[in-house]
Amino acid sequence: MQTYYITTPIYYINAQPHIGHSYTSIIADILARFRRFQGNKVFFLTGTDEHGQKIQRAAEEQGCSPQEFADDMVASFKKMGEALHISNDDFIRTTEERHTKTVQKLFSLIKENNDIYKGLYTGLYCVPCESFWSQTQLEEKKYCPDCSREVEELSEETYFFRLSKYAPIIQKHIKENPSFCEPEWKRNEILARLEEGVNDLSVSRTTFRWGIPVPHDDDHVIYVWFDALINYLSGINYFDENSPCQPLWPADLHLIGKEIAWFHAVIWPCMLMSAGIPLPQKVFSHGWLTIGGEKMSKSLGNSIDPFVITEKFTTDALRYYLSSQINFGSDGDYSEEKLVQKYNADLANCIGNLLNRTVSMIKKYFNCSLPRIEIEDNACQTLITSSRQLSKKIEESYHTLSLHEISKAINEVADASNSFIVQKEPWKVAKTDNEEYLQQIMLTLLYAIAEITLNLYPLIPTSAQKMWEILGFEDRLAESTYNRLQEKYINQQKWKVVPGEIPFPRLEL
Ligand code: ME8
Repeated sequence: MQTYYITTPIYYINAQPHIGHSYTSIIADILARFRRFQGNKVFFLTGTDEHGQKIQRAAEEQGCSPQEFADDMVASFKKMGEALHISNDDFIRTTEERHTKTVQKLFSLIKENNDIYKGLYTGLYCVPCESFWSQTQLEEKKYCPDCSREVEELSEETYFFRLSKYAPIIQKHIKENPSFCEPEWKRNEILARLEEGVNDLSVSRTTFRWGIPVPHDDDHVIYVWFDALINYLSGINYFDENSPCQPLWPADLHLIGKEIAWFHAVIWPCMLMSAGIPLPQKVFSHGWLTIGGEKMSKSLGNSIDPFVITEKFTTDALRYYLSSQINFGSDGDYSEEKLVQKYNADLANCIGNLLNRTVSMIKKYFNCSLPRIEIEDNACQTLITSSRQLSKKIEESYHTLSLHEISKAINEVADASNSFIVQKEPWKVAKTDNEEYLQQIMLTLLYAIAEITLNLYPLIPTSAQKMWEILGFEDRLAESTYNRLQEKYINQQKWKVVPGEIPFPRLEL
C-alpha cells in the first residue's frame, strides 16, 4: 500500500491559535483525507513548538513555569484541531520525552560527523521569530526582515552547525529537483539567497534555560529551530527500529507558510544530510491570510479566532472558503463577506439546491425508491460521463496542489446538473406516461450527486457525510475509499433516498 506522510509546522504556543494556523491545518487535512480516500496509508502529523526564549518570556509574563504555560496553551491548539475536524494521526509536543531523545540523538550524530563545533556568536537575534540575522539582512540596520520588530544583540558561546558546508549541496539539490521546493517563486527566492553565501548556524544558547540540553554540556540548550524541525522525525519515532511509523520517512510533504521556507528547504535538509538521513520529498510554502492586506498576527492585533468563525458559520463553511477562495500558494485576504458569499453561491444555492430538488422529486414521483435501469438518453449519458470524469480531473489538481481548482470542478458538474433539470423539466415528464424516461433522468441526477458528494468529502467531510446518508447509504466516508463507494453506488440494484435536512442552510452575515 502506498504511504503518504504529511506534516504541518508545529505552532508556537506563545499566543492563542488564529485562522492563519487553521488555514495550514485545514489544507493539510484535506490532503490527508484525499490520500486516505484514495486508499493510501496516511500519516498526518501536527503539533506544538514549546521551547525557546519567546515562550520562556511569555510564561514569565503570566507568572507561571514554562511547562505550566505550555500545558495550558497546547490544549487550545488541540481544541482548534477538533473544532476544524482535523484528522491528524499524531500530535507531537516538543516537550515530550520522545522528542527530547530524538533531538539529542540527531545532535550527537551531527556532532560525531564533525559538523557541530563550539565557537563564539556575536550578532543579532529576533526573539519573536527566534531567528539570527546578519547586519546586511536587516531593515534600516535594526529591524527583523520577517516581522519588522527590533532585533537584539547577542554575544555568547555557542555550538555552530556547518551549514556553509552543506549549502552548495542543497543548492544543487533544489536546482536538480525543482519539485522539492515549491511554488516556483519561493524556490527562486531561496536559490537567490543561497547564491549570496551562507554562514554556519548557531545552534545552541546559554542565556536562558527553556530548551533541550545539549548532550554532555548542560550549560547549553539547543536552538529552538534546530529542536523544532526534528519533530518530523520524533513524531514517527524515527530512531526506533521497532516503530511501525519508521518506514514512513522520508516525508512526502512538509506544508508550511512562506515565512519559514528557509528553515525547511535549507536548514532542515542540511541537518538531515549531515546525519545521513534521506531528504523529504517536498516542501510547499503557501501564502499568508491577510486582513485588509496585512498579515494576520498577534502583534498587529488583527487575529481572527477560528472558534468564533466555526461557531458562527460551521466548520465546513470555513474549510470550504479557505480551500476554494484563495489561490493556493498566493496570499489571500480573509473576509467574512466573501466566506458567506462563496458558501451561499456554491453550497447553499448550487449543490444544496440540486440535492434538495432531486430528492424531493424522487420522493414525489417514486416514493423515494428507484430501481437501476439502463440509461439510454444521450443527455443523461453526457452528464454521467462528465461526473465520472470529475475525480480524475480533481486528482490532477491534488497532485499539483492547485487546490482552488477542486471546488471549481465540482461546481461545474453541479451547475451542469442544475441545467440538466431545467432542460429536462422532469415535472412535465411526470405528467406523461413515460415513467422509464423519468427514471433515467432521476438516476442520472443521483449518479451526478454521488460523484459530487464523494469528491466534496475531503473538503467538507461533515456535510459530505450527510449528503451520502440522504443518498441512502450508511457507510462512514472517513473509513472507506472512493473506489469502494463508487463501485457500490454504481452496482446497487435499487436506490433508496432518505430525505433529510439538506446540510447547507443559507448563511447570513
Ligand atoms: O513558525 N496565514 O510557528 P508559528 C497563513 N514554530 N498561515 C499562517 C498565518 C497566516 N497569517 N499565520 C500563521 C512557527 N500561519 C514555528 C514553526 S516548524 C518546525 C516550526 C501558519 O506559530 C503557517 O503555516 O509562527 C505558518 O508557517 C505557521 O502557521 C507559523 O506558525
